[in-house]
Amino acid sequence: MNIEVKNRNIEVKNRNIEVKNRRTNDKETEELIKHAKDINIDISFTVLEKNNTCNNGSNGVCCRQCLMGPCNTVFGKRKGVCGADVNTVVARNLLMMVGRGTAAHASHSLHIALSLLKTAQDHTKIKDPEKLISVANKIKVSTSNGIENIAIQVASIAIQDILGTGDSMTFAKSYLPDIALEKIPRSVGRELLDAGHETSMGTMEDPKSLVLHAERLGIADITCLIIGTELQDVLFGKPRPVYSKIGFGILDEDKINIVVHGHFPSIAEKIIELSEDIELLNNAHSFGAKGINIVGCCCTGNEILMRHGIPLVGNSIQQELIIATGLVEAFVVDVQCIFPNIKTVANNFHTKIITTMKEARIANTEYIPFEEEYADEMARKILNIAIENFPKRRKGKIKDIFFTKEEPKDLIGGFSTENCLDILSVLNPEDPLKPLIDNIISGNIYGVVLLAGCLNPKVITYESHATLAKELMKKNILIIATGCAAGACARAGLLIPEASQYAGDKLKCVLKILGNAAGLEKPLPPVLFFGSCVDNSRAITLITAIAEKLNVPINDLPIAASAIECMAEKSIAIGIGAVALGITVHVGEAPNTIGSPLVTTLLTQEEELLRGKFIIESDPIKASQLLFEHISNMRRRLGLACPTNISRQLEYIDNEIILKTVVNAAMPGLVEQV
Ligand code: BF8
Repeated sequence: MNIEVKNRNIEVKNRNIEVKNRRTNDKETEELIKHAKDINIDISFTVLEKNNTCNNGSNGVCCRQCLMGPCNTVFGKRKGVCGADVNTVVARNLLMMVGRGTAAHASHSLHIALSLLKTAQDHTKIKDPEKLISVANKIKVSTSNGIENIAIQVASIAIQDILGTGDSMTFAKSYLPDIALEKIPRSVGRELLDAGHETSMGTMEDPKSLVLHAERLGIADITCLIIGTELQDVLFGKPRPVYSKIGFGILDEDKINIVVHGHFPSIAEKIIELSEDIELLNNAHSFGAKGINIVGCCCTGNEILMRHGIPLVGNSIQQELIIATGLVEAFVVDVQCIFPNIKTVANNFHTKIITTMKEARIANTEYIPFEEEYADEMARKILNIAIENFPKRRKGKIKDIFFTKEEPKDLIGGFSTENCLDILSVLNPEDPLKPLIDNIISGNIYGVVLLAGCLNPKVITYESHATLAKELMKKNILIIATGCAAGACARAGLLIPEASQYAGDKLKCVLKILGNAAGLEKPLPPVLFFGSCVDNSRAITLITAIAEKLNVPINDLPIAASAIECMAEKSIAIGIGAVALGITVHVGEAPNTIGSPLVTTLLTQEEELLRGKFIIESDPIKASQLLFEHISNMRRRLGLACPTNISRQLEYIDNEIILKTVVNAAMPGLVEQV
């Protein structure tokens, strides 16, 4: 075991050296990083090089809850002034982190629920009444009173789930039937209020209770994702499989380029609608542009790609680089994952940063607040600002324009639980899930992994996701991807039918049959693009449907989730929610908890307190082996076919060793005390 620990330390060091020389496996991103350096612009990659990461922060051991501190606690050695030990401090910090992630998703879902309510009250047309009825059926709302009444009731229940005083979230009980009753959260507001209280100075000392509360908040978070996705489908329509592209090359030299970035799709939907308005197009022509080019970034980008095929210019880690091309007239942001540095980068160019939500304002930039009833005027104003800005291109402080030599990559997006079932129903109209389950049982689909989460400049960004995806598909594991992880797979060319060449032979056959059933006349891509991070809920509903069909708990299924480059609090909230549901979740970056042996043990040891567990491994190849091992264990537990020598092959990466190596890498000397 000592040899393992040493090897890992060597590996960690080597990896850091490599990061300095090469930050991504994406050629055009690397070129743009160099371009930003050449024109003296600081971006996240370069700032990270200069920053000294704080180990106390990474380990979660610093307490800033009161003014007797801050206290830097150390396991077995140093407590806070009040006597709080490292386990309490780390558990409190974890709960606060999960709370922020959950608040972000809850606020998003609340906006959407309020939009639905207003749409119905104003007698505006509901885009997808069929989806509304299916949501109403699921949460047991009567469907006999007309679409507007149904919408009002559904929206009101969602609002109650987020802000109300009820004993349990209706959407959680209805969509996640596999959770123990006592773990169903009360409203998000109530859970957040209690979390705030518990983590205040001198209140909750018990680390286990704090972790259990984080678990409940995680379930609340996933419930908010479900509310967000379901109601967005009602308001904007369900996604459908659609061809699109990703890359800097989708910025058009001759057109007005408007980037929509963030997570809340309502504003982007309006901008897209008006971008074909004749008056606005004439205005664009009068300013010398050939048209208006709307492109997406991050999860707002994913949402509009899923529903309209609008291409993605990049993901979170590229937001500053997109502006550094000098080709963007307006960079319109809503909420979440918006780096404050975009303002500094934009100051060098003509690019206008436009903020649209009161929760995410950026000082000294244009603020055009989103209000449902004035959405048209607001979008028109944004488009006109961008149009009038077009002649100022190349007239900022920096005149250089960056044109990539790379062609944008093709991709297929727009998959969902509903349209996967549609495809499967071609094979078995009476029982669409059966072909999927039969193939899982036979091992043609060895397991299913959800690749989710962010991009993190601390690793060789993109490469981790792409390598992991390729390793998994080689092992006949089907991949569902969301958020920035999906963008990474798309840039690696894994979201197209031709990528099925990387899949194992058995999975290749399945993809071919499914592709034909989908009418593609080509295989389905081995990575199915399920949308934004909020759309992780689509994967959860699919997993829940499979578990119900097999009549087994979720934690017995040969499935897992992975967020190898996770960075945002939201991804930790989703992760802990998924673990609470019984899904094993792999993360590449350890959450800020490894200073506490107790909290780390609770999170990484299976079924001790939580139903699933976290696996922590930054190396994508080793991570693929761990995920394969986990899936094999689940298959064995269900009595399904799997190779017999797996546990021997993978003996060296058993869970105890992972825990000890991770802790040791962060806090040398602590291992023996664990
Ligand atoms: O919600 S994957 S960096 S953009 S948090 Fe953010 Fe992470 Fe990207 Fe979408 Ni999700």
